[in-house]
Amino acid sequence: MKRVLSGIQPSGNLTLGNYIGAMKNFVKLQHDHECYFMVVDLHAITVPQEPAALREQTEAVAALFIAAGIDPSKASVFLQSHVPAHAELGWIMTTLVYMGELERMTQFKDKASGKESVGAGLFTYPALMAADILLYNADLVPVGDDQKQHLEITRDLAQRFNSRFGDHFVVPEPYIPKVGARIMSLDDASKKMSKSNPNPGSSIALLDEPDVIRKKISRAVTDSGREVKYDPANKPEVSNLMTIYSHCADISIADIEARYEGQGYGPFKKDLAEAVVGALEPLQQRYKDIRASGELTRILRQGAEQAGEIANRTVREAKQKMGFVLP
Ligand code: AQP
Repeated sequence: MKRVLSGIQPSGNLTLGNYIGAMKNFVKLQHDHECYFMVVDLHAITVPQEPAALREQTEAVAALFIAAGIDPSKASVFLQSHVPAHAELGWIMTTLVYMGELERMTQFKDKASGKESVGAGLFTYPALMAADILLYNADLVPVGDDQKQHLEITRDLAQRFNSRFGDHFVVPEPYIPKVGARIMSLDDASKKMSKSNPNPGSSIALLDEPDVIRKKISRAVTDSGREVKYDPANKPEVSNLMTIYSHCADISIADIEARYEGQGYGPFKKDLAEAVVGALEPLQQRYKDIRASGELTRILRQGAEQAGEIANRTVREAKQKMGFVLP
């Protein structure tokens, strides 16, 4: 069975982008792959986090994994910081990656732009991400296409380590869904929908109340036309809303175009809001049940044990190959 690894940062309230671009695929993959899904709390602190918020968001992301349909008896769900091998191999990867490679990362440029002081961890983030993946010798890494560049560095680092110290790491393949790989902001279709965007109107949070969702969609930016047509180059806002509709209502883009032909944006947006509310309702109910059940601690402990077994072995063997004296 092929092994799959992916993670989400507890750096804000998860959005529809995280759900469509990442979690929906996690749920599909768990049936015929050996899956490891983690809350990457060590990554979240590459930008400042308020301790109480970090704690709450970490538990919320873990609970949302389960609420979205990840079954802890099929997939290991855990917190990155519960498996210290991540930090250890992360350091090793930091020593292997080149400054020039890190300087080319668009995510770093985006997140650092306009900030007066930026932590070094934000810059070396791809080294830790490479460690996350390589620790499990993952074959497939399901991510949104915004993470493609980081995946390429991971592949380069695996090859670099293997050629310097002998074959050890599997070179992973990205797994990027074709439609909905990138959901864009509701207020600016040139930016991806992001959980750390300070404007709440830019995204739909998975835990938003129905009326909040309706309001956000009614205010979502469109163009001055009235044609519901999928044309990302010329109608990026409407095309983004159609992608969201297609995922939430499980209908094709062609069917959406046919359904709203000649009707303008009003009825389309109204139905889109109901499709999103309907898609999120069962997830929100399950989320409440999981948080109330107190089950999360046990699930995360079990996940960390399963993950730690593989991760500890991988880092030990890597250190041995590099010439570390093992205890
Ligand atoms: N807008 C998006 N469309 C599709 N997929 C997306 N992902 C994130 N945003 C979109 C996917 O969600 C997973 C989790 O990513 P992450 O938490 O590690 O960080 P990120 O990619 O930087 O996501 P955010 O929401 O934008 O977080 P912040 O604001 O904290 O940086 C990844 O698989 C990602 O591709």
